[in-house]
Amino acid sequence: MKGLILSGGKGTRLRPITHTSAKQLVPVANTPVLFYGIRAMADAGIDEVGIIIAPETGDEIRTAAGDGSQFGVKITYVVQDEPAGLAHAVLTAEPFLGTDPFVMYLGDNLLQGGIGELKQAFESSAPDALILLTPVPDPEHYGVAELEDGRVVRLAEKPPEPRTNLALVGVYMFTSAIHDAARAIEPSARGELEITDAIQHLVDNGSRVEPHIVNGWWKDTGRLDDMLAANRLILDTIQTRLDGELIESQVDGRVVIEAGARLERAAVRGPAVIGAGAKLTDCYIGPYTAIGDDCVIEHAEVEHSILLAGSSVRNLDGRMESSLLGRNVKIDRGDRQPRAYRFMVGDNSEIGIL
Ligand code: TTP
Repeated sequence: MKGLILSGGKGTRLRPITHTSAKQLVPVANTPVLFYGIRAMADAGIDEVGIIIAPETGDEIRTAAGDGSQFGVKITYVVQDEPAGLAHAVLTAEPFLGTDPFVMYLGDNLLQGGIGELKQAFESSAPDALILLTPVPDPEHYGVAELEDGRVVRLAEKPPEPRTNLALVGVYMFTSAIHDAARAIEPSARGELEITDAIQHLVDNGSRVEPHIVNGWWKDTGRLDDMLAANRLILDTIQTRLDGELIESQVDGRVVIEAGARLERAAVRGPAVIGAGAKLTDCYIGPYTAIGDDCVIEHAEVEHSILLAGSSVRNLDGRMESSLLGRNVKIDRGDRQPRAYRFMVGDNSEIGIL
């Protein structure tokens, strides 16, 4: 069995971060979200992994994940010229996949418990496709499945009036039958070849599509709130490890401080991770915060946030919370009078003064 991870796409919902960087590389608890998917493949014994990349962000993903040896898998990169849909991504990867069965994993998704159990279910019951489902309170925002006698009979992409609350999780198991199905369908109203249409095509042609209900949590990190939620879920699983230097500082709860980080008169209340080379001085870091490598926090309070490498936050009056800072962002308050706000921010940025 092969693995296919989809890390192309537009990432419009995570702008401006995605103007300069792939959303699959945004870190969750200081590890790129994509790496959780690659590790899930490795843990399930899948060692041939294809990664779909977009022309704009592909090089950054190649540099980060490399040949896969750091995960114990062999990675093949497949460039998708345009983000024309999940079923289009499958067709683009056909030369890599051949006639092998494969697990398809959306590169911005996180699935607790991995895919080992799912792979076993697929291998023992040998359906043409197996889809993961989870009950959600707002099915109108997802692909939704209808079941009958233990089989999938109907799928709808973001239906205005969903007939069930079973949303498609971003992990699928397919046989090579999916290639012909993807070729048979037409683009949807939003101009994409939808994987839900391809799966529906399988159902309509008598193929066996089985559901698998997910027990643990699943997160699609496509939006800021989801990214913060994924960060919370992963931080809840960390074990304390204090490798950095602590000077007159206090650490409570589960906290990771990487080697080379330096805390002086800082208070950290976990769960939180502090990256290598970070400098934290006269500051408070609250629960569910991930501070990237080489960040600087001085005379400020930061909570429930993700800071990418090289960012700095200094001299804030109020606590910064529920925020996502890209790389090398600088936030500072001067002591000039009269007081004013001064911003230099890129397109599609959001600033909240609460
Ligand atoms: P989405 O999050 O559904 O799409 P997107 O990345 O274009 O984001 P947005 O809706 O915010 O504009 O995609 C799910 C995953 O699949 C994500 O990791 C990107 C990837 N993908 C591809 O690799 N190729 C594609 O053609 C599409 C649509 C998505």
